[in-house]
Amino acid sequence: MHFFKSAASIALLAGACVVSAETGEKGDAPVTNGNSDKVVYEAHVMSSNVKTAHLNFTGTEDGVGVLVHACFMGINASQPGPYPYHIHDFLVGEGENCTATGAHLDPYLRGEVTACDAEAPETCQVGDLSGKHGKASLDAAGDGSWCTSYVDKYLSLDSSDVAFIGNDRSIVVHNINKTRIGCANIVLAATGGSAYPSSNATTTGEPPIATGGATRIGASGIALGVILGVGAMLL
Ligand SMILES: *[C@@H]1O[C@H](CO)[C@@H](O)[C@H](O)[C@H]1NC(C)=O
Ligand SMILES: *[C@@H]1O[C@H](CO)[C@@H](O)[C@H](O)[C@H]1NC(C)=O
Ligand SMILES: *[C@@H]1O[C@H](CO)[C@@H](O)[C@H](O)[C@H]1NC(C)=O
Ligand SMILES: *[C@@H]1O[C@H](CO)[C@@H](O)[C@H](O)[C@H]1NC(C)=O
Ligand SMILES: *[C@@H]1O[C@H](CO)[C@@H](O)[C@H](O)[C@H]1NC(C)=O
Ligand SMILES: [Cu+2]
Repeated sequence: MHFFKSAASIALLAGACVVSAETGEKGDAPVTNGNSDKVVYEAHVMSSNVKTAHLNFTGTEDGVGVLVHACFMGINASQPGPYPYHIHDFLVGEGENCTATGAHLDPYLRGEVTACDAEAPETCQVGDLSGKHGKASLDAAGDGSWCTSYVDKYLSLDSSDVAFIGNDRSIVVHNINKTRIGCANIVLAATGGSAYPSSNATTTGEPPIATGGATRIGASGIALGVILGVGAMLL
């Protein structure tokens, strides 16, 4: 399958610049699973050109893929849209330096010469959220706002997966000319005390809770996690 798709892509590249599926050097992105719906990551962009862009990422009931909610508000109307947004490789630099975030999360090395084909999302850069699911619309400009939500089947909340979004990645909002107009780090917001591997209290960056010899997560741990999760949602 991969070979056929690659051959087709090469044939197309040799021809003209056609928008088509482009399989990564390391293959297409596999559908992820084991993504707990108790785990929440989020990013909150605030910049001189973007009043707010809030994104949250949670697992799904069946663990397949990651549920994304994104709202964009008050983008400076002098910035040409619609607005692409992506998961980038690195943290935001000092002084809200969006350049420091590097390139798009692209663990399967498909590059960005060929635009993402939303009909074949497995072939897109894993971090190319707007390529797969649509750019933030002009409704977000000026006094407006625009929200979307979708399940992206290729993002992962598993720290051992190359498509993991929690290892010091960030979100960058661009204008239509690719200029970076806002960015924010993706941070862990809740773990829900599930059995998910990265949920150990010491690795979550949450305030220290239950420090007294809590070597295993029991029912009370889960309850506390849920309370923290609900608290996080109210923020
Ligand atoms: C929007 O950007 C323009 C050009 O950079 C700037 O002059 C203007 O003050 C900005 N508007 C707001 C509301 O920040
Ligand atoms: C922003 O980050 C880039 C890449 O790390 C660096 O080259 C550049 O000097 C930084 N810009 C500022 C204003 O700090
Ligand atoms: C952005 O691109 C448009 C054409 O798509 C162009 O007219 C405009 O000058 C560009 N703006 C900037 C700031 O590069
Ligand atoms: C989580 O804690 C358990 C029990 O202490 C331990 O066995 C496990 O290796 C830890 N997992 C991680 C990812 O730290
Ligand atoms: C994610 O964002 C949506 C839309 O803003 C909100 O309804 C939802 O409660 C948020 N979920 C979490 C877990 O933060
Ligand atoms: Cu980007």
